[in-house]
Amino acid sequence: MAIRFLLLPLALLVLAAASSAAVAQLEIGFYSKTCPNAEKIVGEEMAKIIAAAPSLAGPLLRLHFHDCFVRGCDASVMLESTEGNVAEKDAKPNKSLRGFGSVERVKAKLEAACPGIVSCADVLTLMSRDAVVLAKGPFWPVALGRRDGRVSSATEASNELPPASGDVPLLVKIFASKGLNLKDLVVLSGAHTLGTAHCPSFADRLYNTTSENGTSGFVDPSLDSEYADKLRLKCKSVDDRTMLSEMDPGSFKTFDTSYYRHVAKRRGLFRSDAALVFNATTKNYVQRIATGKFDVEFFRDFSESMIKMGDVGVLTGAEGEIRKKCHVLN
Ligand code: HEM
Ligand SMILES: *[C@@H]1O[C@H](CO)[C@@H](O)[C@H](O)[C@H]1NC(C)=O
Ligand SMILES: *[C@@H]1O[C@H](CO)[C@@H](O)[C@H](O)[C@H]1NC(C)=O
Ligand SMILES: *[C@@H]1O[C@H](CO)[C@@H](O)[C@H](O)[C@H]1NC(C)=O
Ligand SMILES: CC(=O)N[C@H]1CO[C@H](CO)[C@@H](O)[C@@H]1O
Repeated sequence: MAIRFLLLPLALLVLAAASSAAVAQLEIGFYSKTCPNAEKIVGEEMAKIIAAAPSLAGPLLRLHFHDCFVRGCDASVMLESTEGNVAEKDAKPNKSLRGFGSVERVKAKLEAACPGIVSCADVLTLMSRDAVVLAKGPFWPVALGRRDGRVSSATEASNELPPASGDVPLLVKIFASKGLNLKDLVVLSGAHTLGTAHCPSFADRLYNTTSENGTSGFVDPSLDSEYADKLRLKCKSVDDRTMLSEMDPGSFKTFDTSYYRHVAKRRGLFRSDAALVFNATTKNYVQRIATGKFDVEFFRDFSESMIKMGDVGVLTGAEGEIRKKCHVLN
């Protein structure tokens, strides 16, 4: 990690400074006076967490995405439901979220070092970056200073998170509502190089696709048929909840470009992945990165899009609070 800091490309630094300026108070080194070891503490804990459970890299990256898409990156995803309020994490799209315990563990270390200083929203952002680095993906500088929100709503999570069944126009609409564009969509979908999915996220493609005349019960024609056969061996029915499939089979713990090779071969797991080849612009990107000759370009693009995503709807200054524990309000 230390070495990667030294080798940090200047271009990225400049870019991060520019994008954080746009949303005011987020800054690189925000805790340099108040908690100088914050990033180091997160990095060291993450190294231990991923060493013990490499498959947590995906879930920790996804937590930050879900956080940012609902009410902005404000750690609302971490809050537990209370009497009279069903929280985001209990919304349907969140059923499969994991990694909450690891976030709480890292936060506890930070509280021990500098109580009440580092927000859960920043912890999530740093952990997602470190998860990618530890999975052999790119490093990018994280501007800090996010504050934690006081509201978490299951209904919002269900409305604002992109559904796995989404096509490009729908996904573009949802991304645009967060200030993210078509390129961010195709680039950030590359996060599906990490992790696993449950059958209900995609098994309708195997058993119950609706044909043009409205009858259901078909196999999705946009899914490679050999691959569909393989997936059916795993997912015995549309609502089989027990089985997991790797989204980037063969390298689901490594952050690389093989996701795009799968998508290009009609082996993207979700409809939202498959949809990327039905729009000429996103298809072009998928095919370019799938060649394996532009890994550096994808890593740079991913870093840029993650920085943008980490800026979505942040609370700064005196807004919100710095939670002591990420799952409950102070
Ligand atoms: C483009 C729209 C997106 C859709 C429709 C989508 C949908 C999904 C779904 C349905 C799952 C599987 C849940 C399960 O069955 O367990 C999943 C997993 C995952 N998603 Fe996405 N996602 C999208 C974008 C993103 C973005 C932007 C990121 C991060 C930058 C991301 C990171 C992940 C990761 C890492 C996993 C694996 C989690 C694990 O291993 O438990 N996704 N996504
Ligand atoms: C199959 O799809 C149809 C139409 O979308 C839906 O009404 C039905 O409930 C689905 N069946 C299963 C088993 O999911
Ligand atoms: C509907 O379309 C499917 C395949 O596209 C076909 O097998 C089926 O016979 C059609 N049903 C009707 C009622 O036209
Ligand atoms: C791809 O999707 C974008 C956003 O919906 C749209 O503006 C563009 O026209 C689409 N391109 C093609 C070739 O369909
Ligand atoms: C991890 C987590 O909080 N999962 C919850 C998601 O939502 C369902 C209800 O929709 C809960 O049963 C899970 O515990």
